[in-house]
Amino acid sequence: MGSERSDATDGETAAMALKILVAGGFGVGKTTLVGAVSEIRPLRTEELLSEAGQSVDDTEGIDRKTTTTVAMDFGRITIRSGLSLYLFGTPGQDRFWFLWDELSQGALGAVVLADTRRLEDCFPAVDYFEHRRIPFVVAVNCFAHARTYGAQDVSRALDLDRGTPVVLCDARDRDSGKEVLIRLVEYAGRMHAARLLDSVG
Ligand SMILES: Nc1nc2c(ncn2[C@@H]2O[C@H](COP(=O)(O)OP(=O)(O)O)[C@@H](O)[C@H]2O)c(=O)[nH]1
Ligand SMILES: [Mg+2]
Repeated sequence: MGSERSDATDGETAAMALKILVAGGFGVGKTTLVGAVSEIRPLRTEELLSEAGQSVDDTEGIDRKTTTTVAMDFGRITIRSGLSLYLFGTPGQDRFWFLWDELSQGALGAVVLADTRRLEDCFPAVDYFEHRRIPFVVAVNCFAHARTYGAQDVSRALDLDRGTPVVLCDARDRDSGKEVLIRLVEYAGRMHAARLLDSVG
């Protein structure tokens, strides 16, 4: 499990930092989510869509999007005293997949953001985490004009394993984003614990 511990000093609870990936298709709200929940000014590596990028990146159905993340978003949130999460927003475009293997080392789990207008955009992320047995939750970013699906419809459409949580969220809202992260931490905690028990027989 991806964790970093520092020994408790003067009776305080030991601090633990967990690494979380935020994935999903282009324009689904990854940068927005990391920015909304982060306590530190989120680091972004964004570049104006270049002429070349415009022909590659399909911006249909994406609201007012003029920048694209070329490397990653980074943020931090304290879930409760002694537990913080480091968030890594990973680029959704296929040409950046090579970054993921590095990034997913030691990660507790992932959030796969989904837009119901372009649900298929998160297939690659879902496949990626399923194959590597990295626990993930699917967070449906509820854009105003998106067709509204229920969590069960999304789960069926993505053919998720039973038990993979699907949560509805607003990526712009801090509490909503925090809720998603708490669900992930709880779910991933259970998954890792179950595997640990399995491995000791
Ligand atoms: N209406 C609405 N717009 C959103 C929401 N989340 C993100 N956006 C907008 O959608 C665009 C793409 O979001 P962004 O976070 O850059 O997507 P990324 O490519 O996944 O990092 C931005 O212009 C956001 O302001 C949302 O929940 N509702
Ligand atoms: Mg982005």
